[in-house]
Amino acid sequence: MAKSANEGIKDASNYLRGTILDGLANAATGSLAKDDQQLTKFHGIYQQDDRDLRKERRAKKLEPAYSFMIRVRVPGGVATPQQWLDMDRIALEHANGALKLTTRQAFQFHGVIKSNLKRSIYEINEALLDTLAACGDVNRNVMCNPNPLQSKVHAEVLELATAVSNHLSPRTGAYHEIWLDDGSGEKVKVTYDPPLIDDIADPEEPIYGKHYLPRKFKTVVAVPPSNDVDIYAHDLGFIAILEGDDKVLGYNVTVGGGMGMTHGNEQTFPRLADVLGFCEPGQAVTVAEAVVRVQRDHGNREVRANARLKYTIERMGLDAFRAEVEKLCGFSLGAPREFHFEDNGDRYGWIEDHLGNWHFTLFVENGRVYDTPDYPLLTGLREIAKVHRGDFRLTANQNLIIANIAPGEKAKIESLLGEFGMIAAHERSAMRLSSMACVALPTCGLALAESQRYLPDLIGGIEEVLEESGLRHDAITIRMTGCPNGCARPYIAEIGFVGKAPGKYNLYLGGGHAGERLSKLYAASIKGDDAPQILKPILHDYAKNRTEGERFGDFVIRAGYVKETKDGRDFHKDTSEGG
Ligand code: SRM
Ligand code: SF4
Repeated sequence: MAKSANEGIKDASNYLRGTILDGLANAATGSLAKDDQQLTKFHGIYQQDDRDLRKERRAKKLEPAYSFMIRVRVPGGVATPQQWLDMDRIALEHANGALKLTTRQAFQFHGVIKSNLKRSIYEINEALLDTLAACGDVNRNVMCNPNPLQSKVHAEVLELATAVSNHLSPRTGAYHEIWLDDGSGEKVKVTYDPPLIDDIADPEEPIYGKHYLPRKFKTVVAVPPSNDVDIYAHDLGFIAILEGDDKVLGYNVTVGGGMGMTHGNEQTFPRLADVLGFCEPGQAVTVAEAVVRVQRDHGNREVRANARLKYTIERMGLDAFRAEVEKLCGFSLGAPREFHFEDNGDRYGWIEDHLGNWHFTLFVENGRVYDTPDYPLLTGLREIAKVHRGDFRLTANQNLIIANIAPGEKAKIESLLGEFGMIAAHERSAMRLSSMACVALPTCGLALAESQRYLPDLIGGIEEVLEESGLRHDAITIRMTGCPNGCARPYIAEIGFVGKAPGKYNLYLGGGHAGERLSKLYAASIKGDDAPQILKPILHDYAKNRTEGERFGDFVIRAGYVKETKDGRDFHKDTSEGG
């Protein structure tokens, strides 16, 4: 079978350069050339258009309202107050005045027009952040558990996340040539650690080669008992195995997780990662490189829908995959160690750590940081960043931790949190505080239905049911995406909505509360507005008949609403028993 079109684009791109520079200089259109739109993804940039305006502009014979989304890579999700202020300023000066905290601990800007692109990337780099490899067929932003309760080991796991992120960054000079050229004619020299495994003779891209990976690749580091990074949803993961509270003995390595699928194509399915084995802390970066190389050489380059690592592992089998990884590493992985995850959510409010420092975890509904007359969140966080001396941590649940506040500084931050309504933001149902939605309309070109603009209202309807059944304080995870790609990881939520068409969603139930089990389709193509009535009898039943401590996701399986999904390949089977 012929290679996919994207393989040809990468091949002809001269290591991701393409004709991006020419396209930026062309003032006749707000868009870039088609192939370059694929290449800019590797630079963290997506061309989009405002879908709310499509019809109107077509009627006026205007080209679509093109603009760009920029994704800023934040390894481990840790940003300084100055970096926060810089992101805030860029959002106001060059983008649509809002910051989006993503489901992978990154910042996103939307609505950046072509003439503002270069300036924005330049300023992001001035802030000591970058957008390289935030998207594209390479290893993306490496996520890391930000839980302040585990602050003793946080520094160590963050170090691993940063090391993997740096080590697996593309080496091409294209990013610097295109975006960071200051006109002085001086080439920015970038240095990277050399690859640890010497098996490719490509001086430009020693780890990836000129074809890069067959598909996107995502890595995370988790610290049990918190699975707040949703490790099972990622291509590669490291589960820290601790001795006592503060010593990392090593890591269980996980491979082959992923959410994306296509409606009606059973050859595509969400899949949970498998545990491959155990490695010592000093071996982790080598293992990461080896896993990437095996995917590089064995991933499907013909059919992009089946190119993720999860399908490579399904095809090769886990044992054969492990053998290839071990061959490249030059050492064997140990037997996986015991671990246990309790949940995949964030713990809100104040926490004091072992050093006496304070951390405040703030609920940011769907990661949207912007001002409304009732809730000036962007302004409030700007005021905090001006006086904060610790750091900010973006969570994988689209929330924000104002972290490392010295005891003497706590009152000042607390007063600003109160003044701007951020304490009151937590007086909501536990379900709302356990919700996530992807971007979807109007910017996402793949959205079939609304998501972040709709979920808050939908939860409002469900909250009435929660009140009457006494479930207001029960943390039931609920997630929505505007299409089946799974950007808010809906298939591991206890309640998941996945867009099918405008106003229509598939409803999935039975995901594990700790993100450890896939859900099952309960009802197809329901009207979003009908969801509270559809869920009402199930929530009432749960309130009345659950066993001590039983989670909603477990209950719906025990009570027979849906069958358990034990394996990604079974995701589409045995659909609903009810609904
Ligand atoms: Fe995603 C594509 C937004 C996390 C699976 N995702 C997109 C694009 C870029 C649409 C596109 O290709 O044109 C979306 C841009 C919308 C916009 O206007 O901003 C988009 N994805 C997002 C974000 C911003 C959702 C959010 O609201 O937070 C998340 C950014 C994360 C980051 O900082 O890097 C985001 N995307 C995810 C996740 C969650 C995760 O990784 O933990 C997934 C599921 C896990 C996985 O990868 O399997 C995810 N996004 C996808 C897919 C399906 C991939 C697949 O294997 O089939 C696509 C489509 C594609 O790649 O072809 C996609
Ligand atoms: Fe867009 Fe679909 Fe991802 Fe939502 S899940 S951001 S609609 S690609």
